[in-house]
Amino acid sequence: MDNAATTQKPIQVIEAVRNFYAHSNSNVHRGVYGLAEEATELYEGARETVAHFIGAEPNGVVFVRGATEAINLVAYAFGFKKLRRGHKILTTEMEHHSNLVPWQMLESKGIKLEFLRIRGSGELSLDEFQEKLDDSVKLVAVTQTSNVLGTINPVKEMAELAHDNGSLILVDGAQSVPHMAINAEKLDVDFLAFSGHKMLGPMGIGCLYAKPERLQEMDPFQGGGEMINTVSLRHSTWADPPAKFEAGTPNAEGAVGLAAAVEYLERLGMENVRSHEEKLVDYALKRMQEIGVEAYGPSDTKKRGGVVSFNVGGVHAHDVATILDSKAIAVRAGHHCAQPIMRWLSVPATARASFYVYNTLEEVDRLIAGLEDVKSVFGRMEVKKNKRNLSRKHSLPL
Ligand code: 7TS
Repeated sequence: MDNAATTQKPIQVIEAVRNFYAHSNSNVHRGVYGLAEEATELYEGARETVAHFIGAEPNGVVFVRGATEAINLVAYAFGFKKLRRGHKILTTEMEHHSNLVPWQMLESKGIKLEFLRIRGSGELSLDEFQEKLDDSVKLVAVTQTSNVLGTINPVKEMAELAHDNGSLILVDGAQSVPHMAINAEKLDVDFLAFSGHKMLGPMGIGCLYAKPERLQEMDPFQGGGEMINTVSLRHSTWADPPAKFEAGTPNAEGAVGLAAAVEYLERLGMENVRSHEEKLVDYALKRMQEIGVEAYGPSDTKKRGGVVSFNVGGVHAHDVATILDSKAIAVRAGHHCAQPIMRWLSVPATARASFYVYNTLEEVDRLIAGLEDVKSVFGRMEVKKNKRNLSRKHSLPL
């Protein structure tokens, strides 16, 4: 139940990676021999598969290491080139550090950050968004699904409002692309970042989707082989995107593995993935309420993804996770790389169950049974502690 961190890999994905190395291994975009052409076709075929999955054209899909690198690419290639002193980036209090720290790095250029507050049970307000969208906001950076609260944000509406204001919008899709049907072109976002390893694919591969005109206007992020058109000793010209942003030998086997993961998800159907997770979250929230465990985020499962963060009374989340681990239940505990959300919740940490396609209602029952054990272990400790305090109090010298 730690799928927001990374997912398990189906045998089809493992086989795709193995087969690439066993039968098709060569560097891509270089050789004229048969094997090199085969590797290149697999790599570019993977781009087409991933592009189709997110409703985009292949030339709008840049392969990167993951969501973090995708956002950093935009911060450097767009932020450093296009933004100037006094320009603003409007983001939110509910971002993963990956969609916050890269923008903080631009503050050294005099670029300001502005934040939408988290409200109610963990939502953003479109009214506040409209109020804060002024002329100086050149980029909006928002997560589609919060990795802590599970909130699904209205990014389509936000994209429309941003564009009406003349601002661009980057959507962090790390927790949404794996879990629901997404069409980047219909959402009309300028940038969409996501990671392969959170959607049954390998680690070290992910995507930056960008509108082709955005990729044209940005400078390269890294220089080196394959991202150039011509090179002389003092001057180079750039290859067309997406190659312009893929310097050096790419993670070809990762791309091939990601394509296998996408095909697996397409066979399941993203509508089915979404409704399966809704069922699990709905059930988990109900059961947690029954046993008095505090879960965070919106109560309406239609408004949230497959993530449930919670705390058990005064028990530290690490203790909760350790006891659950002793029952072979893997949940993450900590700040989940979203420390501003912990501050908003006024807690040092939460435990978090995050579901995916292979989790079952029976497993939720096991989680709940584990949480009841946590309560009884710590309930007993609480009683003992109280007794100790009581006896100490009585032995205090008067
Ligand atoms: N954005 C969001 C919303 C995320 O949840 C994560 C990873 C990232 C970006 C970064 O993804 P990466 O693949 O580049 O590392 N989130 C988590 C998590 O919730 N637990 O472990 C990693």
